[in-house]
Amino acid sequence: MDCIFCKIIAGEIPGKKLYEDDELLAFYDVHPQAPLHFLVIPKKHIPTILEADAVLLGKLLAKAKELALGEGCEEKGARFVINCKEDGGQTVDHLHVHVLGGRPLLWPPG
Ligand code: DGP
Repeated sequence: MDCIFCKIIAGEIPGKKLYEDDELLAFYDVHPQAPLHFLVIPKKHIPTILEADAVLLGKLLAKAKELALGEGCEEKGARFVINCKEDGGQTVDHLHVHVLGGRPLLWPPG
């Protein structure tokens, strides 16, 4: 499968891992947009949020929240983002939750 995130899961290309279990992997983004920027992904190749069921989405968001708290985001918060397809700005076609923290972020996005 020609998917960069599947290759990180398989250990074929390096990724700085933050968390791993049977279903999920979290690793730091290679192009961080904030002092803290990591991704939480399912190990199963699911292209976008549109193909994900409620159980998986719940697990992804719950893990993103738990890890953000562990990374020190409780006081000032963080941003939890899922980009979807072209208009959503998705560049890697493997479902992922971005967690960004450590600085104030602008809204709305450009
Ligand atoms: P998105 O635009 O939502 O599809 O975000 C994809 C993110 O994936 C982007 O912030 C950069 C990150 N990324 C792309 N390739 C790699 C990689 O090989 N390693 C890591 N750690 N992150 C990557």
